[in-house]
Amino acid sequence: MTVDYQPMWQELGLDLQAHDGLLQGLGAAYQDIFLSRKNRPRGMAYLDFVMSEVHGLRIKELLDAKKAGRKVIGAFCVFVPEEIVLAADAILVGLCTGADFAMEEVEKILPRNTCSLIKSAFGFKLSKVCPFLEAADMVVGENTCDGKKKSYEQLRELIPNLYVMDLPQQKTEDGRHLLLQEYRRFLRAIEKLSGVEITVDRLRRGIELTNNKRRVLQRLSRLRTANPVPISGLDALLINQVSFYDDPQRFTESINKLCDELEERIQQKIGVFPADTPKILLSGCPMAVPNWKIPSLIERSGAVVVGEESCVGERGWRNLTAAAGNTVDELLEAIVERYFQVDCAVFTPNSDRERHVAEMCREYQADGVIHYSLQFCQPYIIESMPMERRLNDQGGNFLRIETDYSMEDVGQLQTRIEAFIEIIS
Ligand code: BJ8
Repeated sequence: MTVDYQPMWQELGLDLQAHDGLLQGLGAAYQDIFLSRKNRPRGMAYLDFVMSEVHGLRIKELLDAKKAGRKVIGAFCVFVPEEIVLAADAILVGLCTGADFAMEEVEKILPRNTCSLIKSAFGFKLSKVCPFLEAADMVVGENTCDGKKKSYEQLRELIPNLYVMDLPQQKTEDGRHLLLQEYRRFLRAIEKLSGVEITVDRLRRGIELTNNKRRVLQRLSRLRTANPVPISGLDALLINQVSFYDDPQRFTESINKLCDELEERIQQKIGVFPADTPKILLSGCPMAVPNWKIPSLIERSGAVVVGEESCVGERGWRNLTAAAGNTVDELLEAIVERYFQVDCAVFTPNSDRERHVAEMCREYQADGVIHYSLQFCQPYIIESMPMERRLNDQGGNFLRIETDYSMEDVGQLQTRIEAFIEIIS
């Protein structure tokens, strides 16, 4: 039975016509990029279901939770600690930033040379097509790159419940202190919003749930080192993307089951691509739903993506939070310790990231790295240049790509990617 979600979307204040257009576009892309592929693991049916209901059942769940008194928090960055949100029995959702929408309107507010990810956040808000954004009781922005930091000044006018978190730029003792202060302030804001006092036990539970989600993503990534690879890079990216929307416990259970299936596939030597297909490590800016352009081009060109050095990927779940501590403040310090290891390019210096890319290449036995930056993203574009030099010096293969969310450069990118795959094959 098909459920009519129109009244729910109307109540949220969505522009129904524009929203229908978005869902149609998303459905067609999903059919073409995911559903038309052969030999996907059976467990991907769960992800297909989640995606088919991403603006339907999941939003209904959030609204039901709100009616029961829980709060929904929207975020744009992996620095927003889910541990604290879950400790207050609130729900954290990642906000849509993976597609162009209402660009003409957006460019009346932001300069054209702003990265697509930031413009996308504004486009979804201006055109009222994101039910997650409209359902959120608090939207958290963070002072990371200059583009985000400055654009939040404008976003505040569109989103009155925007909360901006300050983040350090350097991993010094002062930086650590700043992060601790900001996480303390965030904890108080979440307590105030939810009316829930965050106790030691609650915070431990938040840490455990978040760590379990990270552990299952770590398990998935280890399985991708097999030859033949049991799951495509596109499906693995989708799993990472869905981890930002789905209920954490349900997600963890479903992906663990999928990993059981992948283990069977490995034993039976069933791959999505033939053995010895060239392996690519993707590195760079995060890819939010429905940004599937580059992995789709890579996998259509005869290679497989085996890992993502990205916030929607290993950078987002590489580190666990130690649940060590007998007071809320001690646990907060453990949370700071964990997030302080995230090697986003907004930090200076940020040598850990280059080391991690090299390590990931070895672990996943990647034949080459494709570095993906969004146009106008200075932090990632600048980091990609010395990274390319050093990886080349070590005999590695490296391709730097700068792109946006439009499809205008697809032909040109395809040619470059195919040429690169030919070199590494
Ligand atoms: S921790 S990567 S999620 S900030 S692409 S908006 S950097 S100009 S997204 Fe990010 Fe948090 Fe860092 Fe991760 Fe700016 Fe670049 Fe745009 Fe970017």
